[in-house]
Amino acid sequence: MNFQLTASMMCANYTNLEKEVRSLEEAGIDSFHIDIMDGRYVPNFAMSLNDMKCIRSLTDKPLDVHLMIEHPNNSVNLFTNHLREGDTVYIHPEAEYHPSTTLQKIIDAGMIPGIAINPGTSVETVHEMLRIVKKVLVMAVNPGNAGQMYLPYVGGKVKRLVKLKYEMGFEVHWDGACGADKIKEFAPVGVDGFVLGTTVLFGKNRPYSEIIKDVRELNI
Ligand code: S6P
Ligand code: MG
Repeated sequence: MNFQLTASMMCANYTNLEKEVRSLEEAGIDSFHIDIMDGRYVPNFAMSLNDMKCIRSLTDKPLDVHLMIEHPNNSVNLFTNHLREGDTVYIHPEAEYHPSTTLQKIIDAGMIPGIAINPGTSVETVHEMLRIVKKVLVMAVNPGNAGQMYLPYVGGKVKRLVKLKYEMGFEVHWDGACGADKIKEFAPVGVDGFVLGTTVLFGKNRPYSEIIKDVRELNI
């Protein structure tokens, strides 16, 4: 079964970020997920522009930059200026008055435009934007922290989005509390990718290579 695996780098061991990136690459991760938080749109500060630049310099794999910031239109270019073609930038549409303007900036800069949908945001609210984005990141937890509990009402929305993706041409990705059970249930349904954090990948006493092999084989 074909699905992408992305490492949530806010969960990585920052005492040796280079070693983390190398180990994850060797383990066969597809891309690196970069959680940028401003302490206003979400009640936390996570990674920074400098962390993103550091990881960008360490790998040729794609980066998925998840902007959890107010008014991303004001600062999105700070991020796109240091990214490459093939990298993705997700914004939260609620965080901007005219999110389609910001999405156009991402497209003009040569990156893949995405939106992140909070647990309480309906498909109907973002329906028109689905025509211009290439990726939809479905939040299975409220944004702001790793290690939270899965919010089960999100599952039905994921299935509705997967039906629309074939008609409207976007990918569906899962972010938050992603464990073995979620991958087993939602990869066959058509979810294109999963962000792996503390639930399945980080802080375990097992090499990343073993975990990722088991996840790919759904042997988890
Ligand atoms: C949450 C953030 C996520 C987390 C990820 C961590 O605001 O957007 O990307 O880093 O959910 O995974 P886990 O398995 O600890 O929930
Ligand atoms: Mg995220």
